[in-house]
Amino acid sequence: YDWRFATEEEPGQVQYEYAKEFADLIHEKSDGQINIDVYGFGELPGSEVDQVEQLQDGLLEFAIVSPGFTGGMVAEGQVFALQFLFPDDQEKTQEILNTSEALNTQLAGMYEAHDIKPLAFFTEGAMQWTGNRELRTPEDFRGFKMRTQESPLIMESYRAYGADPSPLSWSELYTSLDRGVVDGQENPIFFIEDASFHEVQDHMTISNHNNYVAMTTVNPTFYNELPEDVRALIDETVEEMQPRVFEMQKEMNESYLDLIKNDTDNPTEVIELTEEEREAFRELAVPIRDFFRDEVVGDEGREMLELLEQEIAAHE
Ligand code: 6CS
Repeated sequence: YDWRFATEEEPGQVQYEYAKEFADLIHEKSDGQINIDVYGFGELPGSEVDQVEQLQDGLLEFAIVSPGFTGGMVAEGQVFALQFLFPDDQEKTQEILNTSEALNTQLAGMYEAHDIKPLAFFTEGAMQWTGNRELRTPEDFRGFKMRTQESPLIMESYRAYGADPSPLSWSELYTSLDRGVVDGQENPIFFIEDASFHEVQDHMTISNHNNYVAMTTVNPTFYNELPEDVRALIDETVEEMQPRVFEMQKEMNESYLDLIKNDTDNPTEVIELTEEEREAFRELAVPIRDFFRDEVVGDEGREMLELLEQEIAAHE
């Protein structure tokens, strides 16, 4: 077998390192029978959204997909854009991602209907804001040109803060921040550092307003046609990767915060929000759940969110 695995990130970053490790494990376990070529972002033509299309068309067997880039297609996947929904505790969040029926059965089925089969969901870490000005209160977002992924619900969430969101591929983000095309963005710490966004942003707010969730996905036709033992090998390896990728993102997010703080050539003010300050954002973010229920999804999506909320409550 010769398969292709696309990621939305570059060497050294979580998705790419995940895919490499996954490919190595599969190669080893199959005694060299299965070879997987891993592509970093930018190695395949097009944007993150184009890569999703390549997976759907079967040009790629595997891809790591951020639900934010499928928002225009699988509206329900935007559930991950709901800020302050999952527990602040990353371990609890990962446990929910691993065990949730709402996500692994219901949402996965909705993706599969669009020729994207999620095999696992994992967090790449809590998201933080960076800006060319201090972001402490919702008022600070007034008129703020916020870069988001291509998801109507992410955009709506920032409009609720008074910001002016615009969707961009991350390949254009550094330059756009540098030139003031956008004023700020959200991402986990490891990505902010590794993509050097802190070089062109003077402030970073530790807001922990959401998690960056990614999905390990396969083309369903490819997957369903595989012999059972090969499918079992894939499933087992995907499961094995879950604790590994959790540790990977945790270490990177922790150590890269120090890199940002100690980068004296590119000083970045690090602002830690108090619980009270976070509350002001939470108050504006929670009603977006109604918007999701009423405007974004249908009955299936509403049921999925209801079950997910129950599962989250059971973990808290
Ligand atoms: O901000 C983004 O769009 C990118 N962020 C991460 C953490 N991974 C890939 C994604 O495209």
